Amino acid sequence: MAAYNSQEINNQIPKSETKPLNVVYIMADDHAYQAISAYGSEISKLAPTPNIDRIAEGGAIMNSVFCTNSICGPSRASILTGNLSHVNGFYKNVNGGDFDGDQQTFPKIFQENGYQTAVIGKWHLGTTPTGFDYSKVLTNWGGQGTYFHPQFSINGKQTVREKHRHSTKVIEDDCIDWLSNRDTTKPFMLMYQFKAPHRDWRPDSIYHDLFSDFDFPEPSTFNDKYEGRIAASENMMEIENHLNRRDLKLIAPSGMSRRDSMRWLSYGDNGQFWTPNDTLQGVELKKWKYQKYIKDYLRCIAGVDRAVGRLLDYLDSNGLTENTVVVYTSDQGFYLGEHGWFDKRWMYEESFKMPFLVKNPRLIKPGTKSNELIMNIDFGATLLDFAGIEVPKNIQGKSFKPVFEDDNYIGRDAVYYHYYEFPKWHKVQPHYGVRTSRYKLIHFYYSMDNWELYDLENDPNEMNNIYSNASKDLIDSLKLRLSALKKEYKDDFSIKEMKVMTDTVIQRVYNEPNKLKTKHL
Ligand code: SGN
Ligand code: CA
Repeated sequence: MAAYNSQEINNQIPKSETKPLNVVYIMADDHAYQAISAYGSEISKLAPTPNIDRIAEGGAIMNSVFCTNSICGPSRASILTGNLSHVNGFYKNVNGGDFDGDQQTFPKIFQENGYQTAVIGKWHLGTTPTGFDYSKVLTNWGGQGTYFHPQFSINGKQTVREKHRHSTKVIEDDCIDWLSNRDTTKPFMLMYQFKAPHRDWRPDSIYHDLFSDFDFPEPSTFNDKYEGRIAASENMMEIENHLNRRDLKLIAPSGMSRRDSMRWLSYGDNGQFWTPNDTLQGVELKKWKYQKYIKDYLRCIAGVDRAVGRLLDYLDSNGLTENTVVVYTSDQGFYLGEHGWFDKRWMYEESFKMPFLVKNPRLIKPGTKSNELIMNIDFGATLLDFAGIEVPKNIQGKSFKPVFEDDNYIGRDAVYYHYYEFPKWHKVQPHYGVRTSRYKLIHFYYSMDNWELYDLENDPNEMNNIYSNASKDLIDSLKLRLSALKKEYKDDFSIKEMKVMTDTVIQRVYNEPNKLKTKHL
């Protein structure tokens, strides 16, 4: 990549160059790269994200950024600490306990270096955020928060419940308010984290009619039968079989107790058959579910895109654009019907890959595109490095700032992955693996001992597991690389020890005030 002539930029913006760099780290929940138009997918052409795309236009779009454990809390914990799940201790959402906030995190380092820090929106790590001068995070629905009537904890002290605005709007307004009222004598680092577009995909009413005059095309792998992929064939995240009535916005019959209506709405989670009316069955029912799902999902994103636009406009009109780094990412990827799925967790591309757009006007040339292999443990190190703050040596992540300044930079040759949570939710076998720019080797080890190998160049959709017919040399070299990574990351436990990690139940102590009084619908 051509090195950017920062001197040229300095001449254009001499005043801002002397100011310290601010950071706005925006993270949505479950936002697939396929649903960001800058990435160019067919679906995103029909549901563009012009404001999120502004970040790529003014900076870089990263095509090979990967999650190390594709699920909410674990991804967030890895981003904060720069360490893999087994090192930071938060490796499962379900029965995985709470995040140990006493650890070193990148926001703490910003704070120690004179930054004002804040986190607003989804947190989902149980314990009260540490390292922030201000925190306002979602607490209801087990820390997921709800789209309507979301409940927040402010600085771990005060609980407030929103009565009117959609969760995206509340978080948007709060971030603008925090920026407007900040101490302007200090630089800032804001983590701006949406609940949207997480399940159960409830958009703001202003978007209800969006996409109502056309249908979205189904992805080419929509009717995948999982041949040669045993773990995948046992999944419970199929659009056809595992979306429940709540997901598809059915209304429970009146007169039911709260408990019964909850049960009625969750019907479908375990593969129970239901149809909204007697005539809709088979292929037509699957198609109907997909349209309902994808439209609500993309409507939630329309709200996020609006909020991102408002933030960028705020930075513009307050003279902050030239000295503020803006990142847009998601806690992991997501399936938009690929392989017939919703949800995430797999090391397959759609859930493994995170969208990552970054603007740093002092360093990154507008319109930059990068295929550099990056892991989520690298984010904090990179942001610190951008700001000229020393990156701690005791973390597993490393800064990818050199990607933007050094044509000869040699980064990672491979990325590592490890997922533990089983069977709830969605019955995805625990697995670990390695991905290079061309190949991906995965080992599913929990209640099976199955290897999968994909040639991403010839089979980008990962439909063809070539493990049993690939050359011995290829398999040996990938296994060698995998075990070296396991050693390097100190994740070289025995299969037995890894199974114990999956089976261990660590109770959450998450304080979820007024849970029973919260209306979710
Ligand atoms: C909820 C969802 C699951 C989802 C997990 C994890 N079910 O439990 O479908 O996989 O969150 O999501 S729901 O019916 O409660 O919506 S994560 O983003 O927090 O990892
Ligand atoms: Ca998530």
